[in-house]
Amino acid sequence: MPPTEPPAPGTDNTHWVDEELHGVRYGLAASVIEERQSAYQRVTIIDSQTYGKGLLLDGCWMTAERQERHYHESIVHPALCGAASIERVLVIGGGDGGTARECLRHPQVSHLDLVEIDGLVVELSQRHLAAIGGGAWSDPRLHLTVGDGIAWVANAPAASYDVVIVDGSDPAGPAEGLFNRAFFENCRRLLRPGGVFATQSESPEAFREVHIATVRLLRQVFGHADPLYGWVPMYPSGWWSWTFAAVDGPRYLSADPARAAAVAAGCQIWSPRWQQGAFGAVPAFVERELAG
Ligand code: SPD
Repeated sequence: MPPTEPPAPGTDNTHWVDEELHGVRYGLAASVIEERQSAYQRVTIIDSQTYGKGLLLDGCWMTAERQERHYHESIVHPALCGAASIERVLVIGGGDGGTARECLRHPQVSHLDLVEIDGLVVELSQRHLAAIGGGAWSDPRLHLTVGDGIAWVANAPAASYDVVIVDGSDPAGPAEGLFNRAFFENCRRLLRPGGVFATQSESPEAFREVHIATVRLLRQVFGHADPLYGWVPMYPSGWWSWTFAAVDGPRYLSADPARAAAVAAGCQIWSPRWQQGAFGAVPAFVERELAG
């Protein structure tokens, strides 16, 4: 849906809601609908005319109704169209429900564990951002656990999932432990043969060092890992990445035609052609640093 002109900040109760990073502001003209402090973070729900209702955690943009598809289609479909089998899926984080919703569009998924550390994120997303979770919250295949995803991957049996997706926030606060070697090794341990791992891997511009370190570490842990590049307009720099990994070859690079055909017509961003270009769009500086 094309953005529409927002009311000028300062009229009604609309004002600028910004994420600030390294001296730059990424903002929307919006009003705050609800803001609460959980045991982990400040959870804010806003309403903006341009992108609809949205979620921030500790002042950082997570999602918004009219641009969430950039993020959720990108993190889900390369994994779900690339793994050998997609019966059992694990999502760590993803408390707004968007990642689960996209996974459950694949009829071959029979069991999805969603492990979100912050129950308040789920509660406020279900109340205010129902369109993002869509039918996922009432889908009997979805099994929601409010708990620590790091402990979950440490304790789950080996080879118990076909796909593991990490939909966490930036590596600070509760999401810090979702970017280290021990966590990635456990994710690898959980995958069945032919399984695929996916994680959001930050912006190559605004979080350049974290991005490169994440891809590098995943290559060491899995043997194969490749970043895919797209856009999430309200995130820092707007330029974003998701990194996919697998033990037995980069099977996430090409989409199974039957699975792709089942979901592509309902996608706004993802298609097998888009995916091919997005995996190919590795910036030269990243390619050089990864080679070095
Ligand atoms: N800087 C924002 C990183 C956010 C990643 N997770 C977004 C949650 C969407 N389901």
